[in-house]
Amino acid sequence: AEESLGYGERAALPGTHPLAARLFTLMEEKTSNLCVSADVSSADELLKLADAVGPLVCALKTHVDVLCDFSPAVSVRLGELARKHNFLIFEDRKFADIGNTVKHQYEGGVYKISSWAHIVNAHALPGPGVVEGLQVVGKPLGRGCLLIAQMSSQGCLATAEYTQAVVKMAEDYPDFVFGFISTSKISSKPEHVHMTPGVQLQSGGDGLGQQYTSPVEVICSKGSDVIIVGRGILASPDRLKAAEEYRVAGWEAYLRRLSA
Ligand code: 6AU
Repeated sequence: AEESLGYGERAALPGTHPLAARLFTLMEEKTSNLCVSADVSSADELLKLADAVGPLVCALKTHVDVLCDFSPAVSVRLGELARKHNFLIFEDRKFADIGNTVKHQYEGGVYKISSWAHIVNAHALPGPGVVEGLQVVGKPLGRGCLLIAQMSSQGCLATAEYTQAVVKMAEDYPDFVFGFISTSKISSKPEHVHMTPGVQLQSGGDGLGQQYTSPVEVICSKGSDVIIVGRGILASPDRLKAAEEYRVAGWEAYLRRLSA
């Protein structure tokens, strides 16, 4: 039943967060469930990558604090590219502090993340205050948050019980939390978006705890919605070609899940 709902149908559900609806809709339009993790160190490289892979992705994920030359102009330009290519910007900030602190980290500082990132993520570990602090800033701007419920890394401390508590927390904040960072589908609500990192066509790891799963495994077997791919694409000599390979692999896995 609900397992077989397509992204487009999930966009139209009355309980789907507007940002999730926008994401599901553009995924369907662009036939892409690929989020490229733009883990690069210079603004020029980030913007060139965003312009190149923009047409192929539903979202572009940044670690803005890794840039050696961030300026407000970079976030403005990123926003222009997001509009040009119709993708969402996801700043992978992993907020994990008390509500008052994350509120300031989200809105202020050098990066002013809330002014340009459609999506941010947060650890649920501090309790609901982390979501409440972020929501004060993000909700009036129409932003959305993914809660980190499971991690891709070896030895991750999240237990099944922790993950279920994160799902419960998401359900308590439907106006701001629209999904999860997880290794599999963990919520039975089709309104929720599941985004999975640790994805590569080749299996293995990176020697620092990262563990890779294939697009088919993630989308078909684990029932997640979006594949997040960094080095699988970034380490390729032809990033555009690699991004297209991952887009096709992710989309074909989705079509296979729908017809199963
Ligand atoms: O494909 P990779 O391994 O080059 O990059 C994976 C990206 C990195 C990580 O910071 C991030 O995904 N990530 C996350 C996120 C998105 O929150 C959670 C996690 O459990 N594992 C993980 O790799 O930018």
